[in-house]
Amino acid sequence: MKLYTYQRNSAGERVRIALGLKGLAYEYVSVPAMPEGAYDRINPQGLMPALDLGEGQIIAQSGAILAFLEETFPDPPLLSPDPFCGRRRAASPCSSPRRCTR
Ligand SMILES: N[C@@H](CCC(=O)N[C@@H](CS)C(=O)NCC(=O)O)C(=O)O
Repeated sequence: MKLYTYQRNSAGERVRIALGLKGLAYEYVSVPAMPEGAYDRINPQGLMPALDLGEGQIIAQSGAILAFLEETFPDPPLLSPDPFCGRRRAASPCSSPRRCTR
């Protein structure tokens, strides 16, 4: 897998944390270091991050990437086993940490 992103990209960092938590190897590709216009062929939206699975399979949008990673590599899970806490923390990770610590 290749992760197209850049330093200080909060959405990209979210994906990097998930990849790290799941212990998945990936190649980090710094988009600013790419030739002008090259990233537009990877992700026409122009936003980062994008995850390249190979064979032309590219996923954009960090939320979609996280959902893909969770469905494809479920262990360890990104979300709490408690559906209420898991979904609420996914939607708003800084809210009510005392009530949803799992
Ligand atoms: N909803 C997108 C947001 C991605 C996004 O807005 N990325 C910004 C940086 S955080 C970006 O690539 N901006 C274009 C640029 O910096 O050239 C996601 O979660 O992946």
